[in-house]
Amino acid sequence: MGCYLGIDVSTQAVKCIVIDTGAGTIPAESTVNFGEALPSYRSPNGFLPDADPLIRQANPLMWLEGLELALKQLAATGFDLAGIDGISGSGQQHGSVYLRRQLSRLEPARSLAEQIAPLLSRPVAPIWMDRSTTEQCRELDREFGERLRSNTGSPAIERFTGPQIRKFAVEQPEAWSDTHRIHLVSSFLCSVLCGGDAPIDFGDGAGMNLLNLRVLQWDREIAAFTAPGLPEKLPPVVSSATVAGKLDSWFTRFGFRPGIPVVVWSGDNPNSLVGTGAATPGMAGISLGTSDTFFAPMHDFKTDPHGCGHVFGNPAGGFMSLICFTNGSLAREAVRKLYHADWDFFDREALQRTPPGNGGRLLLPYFAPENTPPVITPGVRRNYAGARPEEEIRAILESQALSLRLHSSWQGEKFHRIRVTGGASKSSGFRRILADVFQAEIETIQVTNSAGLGAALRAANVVEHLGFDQLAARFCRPTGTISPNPDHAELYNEMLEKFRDFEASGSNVGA
Ligand code: XUL
Repeated sequence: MGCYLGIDVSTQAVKCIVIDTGAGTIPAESTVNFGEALPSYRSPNGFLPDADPLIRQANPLMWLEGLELALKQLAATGFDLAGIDGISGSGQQHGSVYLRRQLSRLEPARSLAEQIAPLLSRPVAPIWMDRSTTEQCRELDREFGERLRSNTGSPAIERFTGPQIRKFAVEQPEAWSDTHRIHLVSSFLCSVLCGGDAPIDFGDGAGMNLLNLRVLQWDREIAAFTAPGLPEKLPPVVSSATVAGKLDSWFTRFGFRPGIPVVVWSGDNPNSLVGTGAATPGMAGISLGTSDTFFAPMHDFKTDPHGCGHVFGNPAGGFMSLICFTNGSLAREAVRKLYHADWDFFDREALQRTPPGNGGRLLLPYFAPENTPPVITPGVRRNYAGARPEEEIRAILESQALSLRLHSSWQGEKFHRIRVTGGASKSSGFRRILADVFQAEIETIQVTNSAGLGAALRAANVVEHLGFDQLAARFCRPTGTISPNPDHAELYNEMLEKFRDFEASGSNVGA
């Protein structure tokens, strides 16, 4: 039994979470928001302002200062960090850091940012929100076509690291030749903790368009085409259950014992799969945030024939899917505001006044360009005209649930239990619809920092050999469950077919 630290470095914040496997408790947590705590980085939302809305970059030194502050705050909670037996972490996926040379032991007298700054061959890191690499994606598609999807788990995607690296190598050839190591956000921060070069794990490595998931090795041909000399600039790729190194003695200033194991970091989505307790087959997770995200473990490697879904490594073994729907709460909020409906009306009254199925009304909520299915020009589409507010509200919620089911069906799995997180998971009305559409138990959980918790659980799994099922039973217990109503199964099966046809038809009846 021991204590483990999970560190989540996301777009907007660094969050630390400590778990005690013996007591089954979370004895300490800390959060540092970049925008609030580090205004000198001019990144109120975690990225630098840019005149080009397609470009989204962050300063890697901000992550390091945020890490230092978050650890300081964690120590200040009174929890003795000498009790930590292992550490792992989570990074926002796809972002990349460019170094002149590999990291080596840290100098005790200097801050992290101070000593890492001279190593950066590129002062900024493109992050997952960057969409400026359409040209590079086309070039990769032209060269490799279907092979990209069938081997790396995704077609060429703007935010994925390979296209980002290609753009940098072409646009800044001198800085490129000065680059000897490229890290993901996760492996960069893991390297800093270890005071040495850390590997990339299969979970996060799969978000690069460079990893052949069939053999779990870099695809050297794709890498060499992506940028000259790239295969030599990538760290090794390893299973998520690997000890990357020992904690550098620089970190003893916070009270840690020197040399405790640092387990390889992973991306936020693979970590969240573990942290929501959804890493075992038959389960899935849905995060209902600004965008909605569906993720689920996959026993065998399969890819989405439509190219909307991605495949990453599952830290608990095998693979996982990830499907992102841009118009999540963004669209729900837009409809709510359109009708000046407060949350209570939106969540309960509107659904009580309308029957399941809603007379077959469907609404495609493309208030913004959509990822799944790909929609470039925004525009809401309806298969009906002149609905009342409550009908419109049911239409968007049922349509979003049907879209989640339709676009996750390529996995060919029946999901029996789905863990829901994020702001809109508070809506019991939406959870009821999800339960009936998926015919699955919809479960809520208490922990909000599922990526950080997932990292802490992975550290416990590797260091203490506790199984993920055991850990999930202790730390990811559901706080509420809505069971499906079997009487509605047929209705929603029929609606799913109607939804598929409507989405494919491109038609729009009502305004
Ligand atoms: C997944 C993705 C985001 C980032 C940041 O493909 O781009 O979920 O991981 O959270």
